Amino acid sequence: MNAPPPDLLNALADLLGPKGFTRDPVDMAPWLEDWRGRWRGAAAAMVSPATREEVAETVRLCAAARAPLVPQGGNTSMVGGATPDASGDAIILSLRRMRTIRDLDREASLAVCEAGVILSDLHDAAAASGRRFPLSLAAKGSATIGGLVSTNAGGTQVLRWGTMRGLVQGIEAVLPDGSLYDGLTPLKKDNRGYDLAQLLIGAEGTLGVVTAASLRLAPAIGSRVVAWVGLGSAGDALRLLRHLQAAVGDGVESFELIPASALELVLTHIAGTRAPLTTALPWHVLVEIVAPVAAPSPDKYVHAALHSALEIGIAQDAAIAASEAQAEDFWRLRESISEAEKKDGPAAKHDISVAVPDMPAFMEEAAAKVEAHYPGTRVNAFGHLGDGNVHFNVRAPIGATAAWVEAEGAAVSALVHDLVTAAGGSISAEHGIGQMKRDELARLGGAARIGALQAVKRAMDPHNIMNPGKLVPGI
Ligand code: 2HG
Ligand code: ZN
Repeated sequence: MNAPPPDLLNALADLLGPKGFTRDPVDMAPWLEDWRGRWRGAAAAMVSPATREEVAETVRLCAAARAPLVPQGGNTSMVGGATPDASGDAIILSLRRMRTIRDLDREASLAVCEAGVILSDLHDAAAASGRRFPLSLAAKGSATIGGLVSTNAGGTQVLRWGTMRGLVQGIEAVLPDGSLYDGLTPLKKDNRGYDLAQLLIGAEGTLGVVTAASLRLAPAIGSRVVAWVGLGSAGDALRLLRHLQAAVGDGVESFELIPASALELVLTHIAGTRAPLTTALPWHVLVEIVAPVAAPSPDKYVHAALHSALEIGIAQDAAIAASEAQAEDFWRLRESISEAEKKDGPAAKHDISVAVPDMPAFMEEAAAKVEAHYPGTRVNAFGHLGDGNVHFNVRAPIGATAAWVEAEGAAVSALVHDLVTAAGGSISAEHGIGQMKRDELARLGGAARIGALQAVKRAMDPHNIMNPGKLVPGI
């Protein structure tokens, strides 16, 4: 990899002007470290183009000089995917100035968003036109559309709507040679060979820079019921999900599993929170059930379904939010888990999936093995049970410092990843690979998968200028 030569930096400064080019260490500092504070890098410059044409010219100039680029949106990657390495050779390519919603077509139920549009701004714009964008996650106030596309983001509505892959209709992107791929097609059917949009989704910026995406919207919600349910086991949680789906159909929008340990962390570290139930129970779920505008409220069905769940013993206690404010309070408990866990101390974090029916037993068995192997550690596994995906985070022994993750983290993660691989699962269900899991992907991904990833990367980015060191092992 080459350090950017002075004439490249001058050309970029001329092209982008003072708003679009900086080498000021103070301006760049917040973008050199990841959200979790785990990776810290350095950069020769940060460029912030305002248009796709400026992105294309930037990439063309960098490709000619073989200068590495690290695309970055809201900088909320969980795997160090948007943090440059420590060499200082890379140029950060921020998409944050490209924040126009170019079109929001209510009839077609499509929104065309530039890469820097913040997720919560899209939520607001869609709501203002009687639609919604059905993907949400805790970082919605800073995560950008480009980053969400590039990581194939998940979140708390995958159960019903799938990941970003299912919500993207088309992509506009600048490829590693600086050419502009305009795939913002409104076509429902388009069979012209390889699906470039799907190739770029989840590519973590290693195959090009997503500059815009057209996204599928869903009908607005007319009414919702948000409930907090206490349970005796994770197995009961899955039984409750099936019970609710049988009773209310596909209106089950979210179903999030929360162990007592995670609730405890939130109540301890997040101001103004309180427990929704008075009974102490080992497991909880937050469930949201919705109905479209013209349909009757699911209220009655949900009450009846929860009542029968309590009667047959798959639920132990339940509270239904009595107001929108209380519903938001319940959601705040769930969405604060990451932050509370971070405030509490170091943890080796994992984002794993196994087949949905296997997850309750996997969680129990894997937690017992990890805690026995690493005395004092405490597993905090929470999240998207209905997708077969939990964040199987292993908290350090009480009193341990951040050095614990450096010393023990890799071995703990290897054990968790070995267990999940033996169970036929994935070491990255929704957060991606980034720099955090590249070695583990190399170790466990299998020769066919790794060979294909490398072949695609070499073909599309022969000079390895796009987000080098991320995702693809061995390149
Ligand atoms: C969530 O589901 C996020 O809250 C973050 O994916 C998970 O912090 C984590 O491990
Ligand atoms: Zn998650």
